[in-house]
Amino acid sequence: MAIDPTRDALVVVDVQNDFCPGGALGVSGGDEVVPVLNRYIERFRAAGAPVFATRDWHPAKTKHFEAYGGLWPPHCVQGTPGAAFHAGLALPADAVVLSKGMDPEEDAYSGFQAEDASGMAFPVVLGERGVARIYVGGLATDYCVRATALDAAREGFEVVVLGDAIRAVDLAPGDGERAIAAMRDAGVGFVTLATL
Ligand code: VGL
Ligand code: ZN
Repeated sequence: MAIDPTRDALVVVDVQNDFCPGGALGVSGGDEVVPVLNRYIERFRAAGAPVFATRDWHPAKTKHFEAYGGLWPPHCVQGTPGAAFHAGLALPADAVVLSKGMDPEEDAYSGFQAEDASGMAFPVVLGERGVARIYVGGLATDYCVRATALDAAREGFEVVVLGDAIRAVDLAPGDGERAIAAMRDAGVGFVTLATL
């Protein structure tokens, strides 16, 4: 499957300190996706295809957090070290950063609810660039990767998940595997570095 720069894009999902081991919502093995994603980034750069990076970007007070009725401990609070991208992630200078989860009233797991620095919605940004197929990797398999992949498929994008560059929260055992099954059922493809 060759990368076509006129229609393909890489979407790196939420590779932030708080989702890595030692972080506020550390995903087991979360940091292991970093070197793998760096190789995907090199491949997309070499092909001349765009690279996007989403980030969870919460206010201190949001219904997403346990203290205000949500599921999670505080994480990825805007401007904190935990919200920064993992220092080892080699995002190119022209990577476009998309932020989500700023609304204190909603969870917003999907990258399709994210917006760029000018406030343009991610699906619109993709459309303007002529992107038709997205390759999605990052954290976490059972939340943001899943929601992003399913929304993208629903909106008519071709979606390919990077099977060797995702990790799950697994709040309940098996959540990651169930997320992979749900994505497959929605027509999402899977590749690895070896098969891309
Ligand atoms: C995520 C849990 C809470 C994610 C975000 O990006 O997968 N998971 N907030
Ligand atoms: Zn969050």
